[in-house]
Amino acid sequence: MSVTSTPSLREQQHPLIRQLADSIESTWQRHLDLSPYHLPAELGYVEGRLEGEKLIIENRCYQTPQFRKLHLELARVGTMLDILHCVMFPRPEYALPMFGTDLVGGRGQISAAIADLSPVEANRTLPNTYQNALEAIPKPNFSQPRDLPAWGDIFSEFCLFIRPSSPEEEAMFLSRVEAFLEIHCKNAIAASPVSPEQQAQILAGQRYYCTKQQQNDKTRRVLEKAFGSDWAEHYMTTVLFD
Ligand code: 18B
Repeated sequence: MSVTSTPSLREQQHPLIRQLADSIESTWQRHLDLSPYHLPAELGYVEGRLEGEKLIIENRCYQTPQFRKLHLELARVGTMLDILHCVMFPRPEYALPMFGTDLVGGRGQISAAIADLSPVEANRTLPNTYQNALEAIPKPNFSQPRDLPAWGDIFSEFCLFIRPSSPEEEAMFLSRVEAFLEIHCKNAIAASPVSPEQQAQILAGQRYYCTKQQQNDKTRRVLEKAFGSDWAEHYMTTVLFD
């Protein structure tokens, strides 16, 4: 399937968000066999109001033979807050980690740039192929690393969580996330299905990951203020982390 883009929100967002969104979609198209994934119609494009500012959410969703859901979301609150959110949910037949990334910024500055390939297997470690590939790519130093919140025990030792302090650091972040995506797509298309017992463990690992992500109060607060707490709960458990 070719992806026809109507990037309306994207063009107005912070350049790093725009670049990462373009890069994620082009990597998906290059490596994976994409088909549509239908979100409930009312959740593809959403508008709400947060403290008098308009909150706009635009979702793109696909599925592939290896992934039950590829979700890329762009959001903007007035002119204050720009957000990119992306999660790749593998089908539990494959022993693949969860790729996730979140960029949050406002007024021209990204305050949080997070990306990880998070393990879901019972031993909570990444497959060896991933471990080796991730160790082989350059590991840049960032001047403003940030501390993971308490629920962040789901992330791997390779998790990147920083506040980029310059255009150079933004480019370094982008290139490391692109490397994560390349490694992930190449490993995914080469993966073979696992035993039913292992599948059950992987599903439990994906559930644990989603339960922890649902504890992110910063995400919840933005959604609650704009749409109310019932809607925020529904959205976090069905669209963001199901
Ligand atoms: N997230 N993020 O996706 N979040 O979705 N996000 C924030 O500068 C939204 C993911 C993650 O320090 C912040 O502090 C909204 C994925 C972590 O306590 C805001 C949406 C990952 C933090 C938002 C969204 C992920 C974080 C505060 C829906 C990782 C730090 C920004 C569109 C793979 C949490 C700041 C902390 C922060 C908001 C991680 C406002 C609304 C996939 C670790």
